[in-house]
Amino acid sequence: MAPNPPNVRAAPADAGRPSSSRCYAARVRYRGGTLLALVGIALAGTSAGAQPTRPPADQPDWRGTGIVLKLLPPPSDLHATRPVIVIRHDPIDGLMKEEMSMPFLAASTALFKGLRTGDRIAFGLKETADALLVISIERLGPGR
Ligand SMILES: [Cu+2]
Repeated sequence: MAPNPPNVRAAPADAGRPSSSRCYAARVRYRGGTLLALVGIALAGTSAGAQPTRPPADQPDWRGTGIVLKLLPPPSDLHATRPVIVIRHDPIDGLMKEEMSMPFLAASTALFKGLRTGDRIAFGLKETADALLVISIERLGPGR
């Protein structure tokens, strides 16, 4: 087994994010806890890649917009201990090409404050060791 130190790859920033994993997560439709597990697996596979141009810890890796479908403080059907937000998101530049409805883990339940189902939001996503995490949410207005 050849060791694979994270810093030796000379590759474009996106090389560590195989499109196959992203597409896989993207194809999966919202089916409760199973989806979170699948997304987690896909991310575990990609987070090993070097990301030399990664933003600082408090900055999102991606920014998206969408409509809040569900706000699920823990415990919920989707996660026992962590907050989950289900978003019908627009295409996310550099991450997911298609609009879709999917759950994301949220960094804190405090992000849900003032939000309601149907709100249109802008949000920041951060790829962490164990999850693609929503780290910021800005309410843009009622979605309908
Ligand atoms: Cu998605």
